[in-house]
Amino acid sequence: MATPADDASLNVWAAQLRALRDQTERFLREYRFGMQEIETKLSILREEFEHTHSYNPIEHVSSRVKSPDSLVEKVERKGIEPNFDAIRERITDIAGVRVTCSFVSDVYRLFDLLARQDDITVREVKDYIAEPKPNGYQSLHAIIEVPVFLSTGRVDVPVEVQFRTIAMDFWASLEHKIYYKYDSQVPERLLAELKDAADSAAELDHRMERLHRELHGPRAAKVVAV
Ligand code: 0O2
Repeated sequence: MATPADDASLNVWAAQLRALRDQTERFLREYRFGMQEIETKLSILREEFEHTHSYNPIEHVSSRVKSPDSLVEKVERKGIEPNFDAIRERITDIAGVRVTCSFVSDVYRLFDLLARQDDITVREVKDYIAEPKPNGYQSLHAIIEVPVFLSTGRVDVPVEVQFRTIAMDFWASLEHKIYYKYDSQVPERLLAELKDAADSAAELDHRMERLHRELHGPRAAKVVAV
């Protein structure tokens, strides 16, 4: 039978657990709001672009907030102090938005259109299209800080936005599945094939871009120059 002392420590433990849960939810909620702000900006750009230029540069947008498990894994892997301030400071991809475009020119144009908005701060850019990773991975990554207005005031939330073409996305999702299946121990032969496939995807992007420009003539050049 539980003694009064046991009851008291159980109550303390339950209160601590509840407080941690509430704090975690509040922390992740800010990132969800930041992600929603970016999604709204993209959807406005997509709609307005379609009306103004009769052209849609965005094929697909997907978003996610890191799960608590994946956050804990990253905190451990990077040796980050397990407190919210340190995590906020060091982990910038808690909110992530992936924008898939048809053409490489659309990737840069969309990044530019977002980056030029005056409530946005671009904290970091990694251009894996100009300089692909050794395994062949291509995408344009940007850590974009967006203001979120809460009842308690403004918070600037970092969101990792990955811009890529359909071909880059196709490659990255297959490569991710292969890594998962082989638990990161991918046989050399498959790694070489993946690199070869990445080169073919880049070549396809290049050809599609050229065809696109030929098809739309001067109009495409004008839109591309936006
Ligand atoms: P998820 O589930 O997609 O979020 P870091 O983020 O600090 O661990 P790094 O190298 O500084 O690592 O970040 P970087 O280069 O900006 O890449 C982070 C994200 O880009 C990854 O997120 C992937 O989404 C994607 N990415 C980067 N390299 C590759 C690659 O070689 N193959 C594939 N398929 N995706 C890649 P997460 O956190 O790994 O996963």
